[in-house]
Amino acid sequence: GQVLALTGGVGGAKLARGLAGVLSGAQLTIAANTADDFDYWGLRICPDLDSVMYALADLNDEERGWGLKDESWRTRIAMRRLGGDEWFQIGDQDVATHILRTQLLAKGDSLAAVTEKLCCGLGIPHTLLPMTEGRVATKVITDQGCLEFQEYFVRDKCEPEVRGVLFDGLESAQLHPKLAALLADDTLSAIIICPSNPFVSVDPILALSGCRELLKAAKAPVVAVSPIIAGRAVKGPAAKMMRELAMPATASAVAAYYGDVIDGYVLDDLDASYADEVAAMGLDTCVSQTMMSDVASKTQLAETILDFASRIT
Ligand code: GDP
Ligand code: FO1
Ligand code: CA
Repeated sequence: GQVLALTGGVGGAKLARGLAGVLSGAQLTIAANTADDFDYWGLRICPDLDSVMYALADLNDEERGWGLKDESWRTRIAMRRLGGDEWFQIGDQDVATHILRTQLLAKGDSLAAVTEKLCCGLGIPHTLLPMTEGRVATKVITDQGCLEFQEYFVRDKCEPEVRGVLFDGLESAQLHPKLAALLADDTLSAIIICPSNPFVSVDPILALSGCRELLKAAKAPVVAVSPIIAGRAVKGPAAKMMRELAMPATASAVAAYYGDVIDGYVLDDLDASYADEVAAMGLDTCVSQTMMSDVASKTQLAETILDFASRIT
């Protein structure tokens, strides 16, 4: 059966690329968080969809984790000269994605249809879905007040201390119908929660009405991969957020946080000592190398996860 991956941007995109290396277009659907989406320069920006899309097309910048490789920044420099905003870096090639998306949305296309068109243009055979067609916006409650997600993440460099996170617009948003249908599909062989930020990438998806219930009821095993390796996030504020939210910054704390939504958990080799603690939560556990630095490590992890999932009953 098909495999469904739930993902954020940078970390999730790496595993999505690995899965795409071992599964055909018909076998893999990736549903991405859209609560980071916002408008900038009058354009609709969907960072997590774009990070996944660029990674699947092998066009992503590996070092930054977002945006396109071999990017140039002349538009941004011209914007600076005009006195426009430049705290969010939009590259000269990347801007085409946002212009086309904004244009198609304005003429009434759905975000899923727009994403399909962009993926098609980049030659991606796999299905990439937004978690919802609704507008959900992450707000980060910090010691410096309530911030829009990109203000917290990019403008303020994740420096404010996080007290909580909320998702504006949840009440009127629904799981994307194709995502809801897949979650309810008895022939699905695995549901994978990518090593994405639990609070700002995975939680918005789980928070959509019905999502947790569908995951719990799913016949297919739900397997999460730890975004924390040896007490640290590979990138971004996940570990810092855990400490600020009074959780230990450990791989096992992430497993506990997902709780009864997951059936299996993949921990890094460096966190092998937490395997018993995770198993005691009633979860199947798998210890593996989870650091994805090149295509080989991405596909290797993807194969390990699929094999692990196939052994969970
Ligand atoms: P964002 O939406 O751009 O913030 O990206 P995600 O939420 O999808 O991913 C961020 C998370 O990915 C961070 O918590 C990182 O620790 C994790 N991450 C990034 N690269 C790797 C990796 O190679 N292996 C593992 N296990 N986690 C990773
Ligand atoms: N992340 C940054 O840290 N700084 C940026 O200037 C930035 C620009 C950017 C442009 C397009 C895009 O698709 C993503 C971009 N990101 C940038 C990444 C991104 O906004 C964050 O990684 C995510 O939203 C966090 O999930
Ligand atoms: Ca994100």
